[in-house]
Amino acid sequence: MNASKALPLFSRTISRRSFYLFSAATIAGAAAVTTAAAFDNKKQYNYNNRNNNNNSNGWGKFGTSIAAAAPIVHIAAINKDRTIDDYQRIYNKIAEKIREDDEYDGYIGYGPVLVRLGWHSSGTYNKENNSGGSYGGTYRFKLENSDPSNNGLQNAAQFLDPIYKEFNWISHGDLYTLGAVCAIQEAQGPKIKWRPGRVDLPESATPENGRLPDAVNGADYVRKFYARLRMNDREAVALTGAHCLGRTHLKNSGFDGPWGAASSSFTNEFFINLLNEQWKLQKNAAGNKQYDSPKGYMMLETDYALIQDPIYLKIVKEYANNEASFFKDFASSFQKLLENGIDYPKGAPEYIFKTLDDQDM
Ligand code: FMI
Repeated sequence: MNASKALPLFSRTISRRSFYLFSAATIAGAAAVTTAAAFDNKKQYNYNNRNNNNNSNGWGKFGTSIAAAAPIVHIAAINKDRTIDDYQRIYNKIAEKIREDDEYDGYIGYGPVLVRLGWHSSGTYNKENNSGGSYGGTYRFKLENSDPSNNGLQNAAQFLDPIYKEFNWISHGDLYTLGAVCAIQEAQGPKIKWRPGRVDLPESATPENGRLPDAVNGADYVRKFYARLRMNDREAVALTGAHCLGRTHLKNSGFDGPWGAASSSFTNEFFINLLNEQWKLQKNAAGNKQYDSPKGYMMLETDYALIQDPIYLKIVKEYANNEASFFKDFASSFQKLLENGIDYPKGAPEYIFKTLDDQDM
């Protein structure tokens, strides 16, 4: 499929401003109507480059027709009938369910896997043509959720299913990202500003497999990957600090063990452990290399790369010594990750949710 022919349709025929006014005035359910209006001709909307991109890592080298084409436009559809209270209700449902289903994964709970879903559904973004990312909620399609990089995330998707059924006016992209924000805040992490407006896109908008990074690489790879997400060195290090949460699972990724002790609290422990543990590179039961410490913690090679590269190392030391600095940078980088490629109309609302504790619940 020739993507350069397919891309410009939307941006040429509907100006950003008129699209916003149209959607804001017309929609009852933002997702459904916006999709139908803007993406009427699914054939023409197909910007997916998987047919002309034969490289195996998928994210590094895009065909010239993609790079040269007009960038895809993803305009937030703001449903003016919905207020922060509507979204706080969904936040509360997710937070309460995290508390209730606390036995998941050896009592780590669902928080970490919800954060990973928010990140993986956003981490397909490619700044070269503005494709992928959280906007279209395309993780819901088999092509994306069966990407081996996404093994294990079905648990998070199933967790969110009943919530989607109860609040079916929310788009999938908004739900996946809201779930991650909720999970971080409920794990005593920083408050993260969040904006609604993602629109469910058709299956043809699903990015090809292989856009998420591999864990077996060094600093150059990490830097190059995050550049594709428009992230600088500080943002890359801050985001990786989310590995304070949860653990790796042999059955999902072929890696084994947690990064630290406090797997369900959001802290700067990842950076402290990275600097202070005695790490040894060894092969795990699946034959994959990982760094292990005597305390039973682990680091992926991409994690360990953050103390091998002098620029990254300086930032790791800062975050290990100053949790507030980590929290501040994490909050802004995570918001950016979740919003990559989305055009927000002027005055689009930005929400900060209360935790259950803030509400005394
Ligand atoms: Fe990470 N991750 N992560 N991660 N992640 C996990 C689990 C995990 C990678 C690899 C990797 C980010 C970046 C990157 C996050 C959050 C974030 C696992 C184990 C692996 C192999 C999965 C499993 O179940 O076995 C990298 C190296 C490649 C994709 C990488 O760049 C970022 C940016 C974030 C969020 C900001 C969390 C919370 C978990 C724990 C999930 C769980 O189920 O416990």
